Amino acid sequence: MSQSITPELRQWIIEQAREGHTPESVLEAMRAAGWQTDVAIRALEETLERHLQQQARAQVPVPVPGPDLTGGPTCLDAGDRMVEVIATLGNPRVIVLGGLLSVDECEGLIEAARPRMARSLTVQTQTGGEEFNPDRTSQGMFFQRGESELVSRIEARIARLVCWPVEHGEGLQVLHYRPGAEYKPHYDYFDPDEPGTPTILKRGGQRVATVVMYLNQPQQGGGTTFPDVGLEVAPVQGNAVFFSYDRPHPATRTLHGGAPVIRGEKWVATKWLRERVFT
Ligand code: PD2
Ligand code: ZN
Repeated sequence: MSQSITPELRQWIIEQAREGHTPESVLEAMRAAGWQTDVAIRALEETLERHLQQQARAQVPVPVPGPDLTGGPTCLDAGDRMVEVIATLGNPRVIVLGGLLSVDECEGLIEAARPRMARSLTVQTQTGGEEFNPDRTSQGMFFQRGESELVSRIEARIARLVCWPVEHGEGLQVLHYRPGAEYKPHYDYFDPDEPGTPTILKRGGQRVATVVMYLNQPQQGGGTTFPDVGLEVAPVQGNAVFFSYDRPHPATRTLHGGAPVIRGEKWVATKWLRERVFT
């Protein structure tokens, strides 16, 4: 009887390769585990070939959103509002923005989100579904893109500011952190090596940029950290941090997290931008 090559077997083969085992030693391990030699060779060849193609694709930079910073402006025209440039960093590409939202807009988002909050889910990388994530102890909800006048206004402002179509954005996500809650460092792009990623990418390709907007001001803690470069952005109401990543790779140095809230609470809205139209 012919044995079938399962997604679990493919994933295991990739893990072995990542850990530095040679194809010959992986083949031996598979034979010892009862795999027929011809099936094991075919599984190895197909899986490693596909994996190498994915790796190569992940290295190719793509165009990303971003404001026009030629001439070092201190203010940017976001259509219905001027937004302050507080700080910029080239690598990783990070821009700290002042006054992206008014106090009324921050409060409006919190009040619209409050009755819809549930323990935050993250995308399940194995299947492309959603799951509870112990690294993310906040509560969250998603607005539909364009679901209210307020949401549309903010989406149009971000699109104009970072020169990226509204349709390429995911719906706004609101997160609420209580004291002790945090979001451990992570990348916002989808890991090309995870088996669920091809499913996720069907809805608009990779994420290429993030805007985290601070809707209130915790009394202590709750900054957004970039551990690779020792940067921490203070959560100031109405301000935002923008960062982009032109490939789904740690070389972008966009590892980032939400530091634990120590006193008070923290509300943020996150906008993720995709390569193509997000459906
Ligand atoms: O709340 C934050 O500061 C934060 C940190 C890292 C939010 C996100 N990531 C996110 O929503 O992706
Ligand atoms: Zn994030």
